[in-house]
Amino acid sequence: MERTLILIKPNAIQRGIMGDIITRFERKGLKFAGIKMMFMTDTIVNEHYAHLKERPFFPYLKASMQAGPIIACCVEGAEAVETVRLLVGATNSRKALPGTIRGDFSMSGEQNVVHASDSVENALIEIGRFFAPEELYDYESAVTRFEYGGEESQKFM
Ligand code: IDP
Ligand code: MG
Repeated sequence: MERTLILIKPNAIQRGIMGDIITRFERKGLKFAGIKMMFMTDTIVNEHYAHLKERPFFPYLKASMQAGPIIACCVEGAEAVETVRLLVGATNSRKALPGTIRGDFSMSGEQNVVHASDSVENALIEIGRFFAPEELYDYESAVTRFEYGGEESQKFM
């Protein structure tokens, strides 16, 4: 099964919507392999957003990610990386479609409530950035056979 990283950003925790966000992923049928609250250090923010460090908004982004703790989640499912990006919606929440998490919970391009890995390759790197191997759990899900068809189980599990 494919795994991806989700961060519930400090703005979502402050606004009291972390439960709503976690529920979106649970209801979809993504399985939580790991979840924890933590503070993003300078090193972690700089590494995580290295692709944006030359952008004028980087200092604001960095401050917003350190305004309070975040909740890191590692979820798994068939094609989890792409599926989670679709659930999250476009970066600028004002352009994100209604029904997506950003489309439903945010008005901002910066304070856009969640991060999600954008490729399978980056998901592996990002999961390793936020979780030690022993913080991720392999466990039996009682409902997998009701969530996926037989052919999907062959292909993705
Ligand atoms: P993503 O979160 O949808 O993958 P990225 O381009 O990787 O988008 O940007 C990372 C984060 O940087 C965004 O989630 C958002 O918080 C912030 N960001 C991206 N573009 C802008 C911008 O134009 N203005 C302000 N903040 C931005
Ligand atoms: Mg990104």
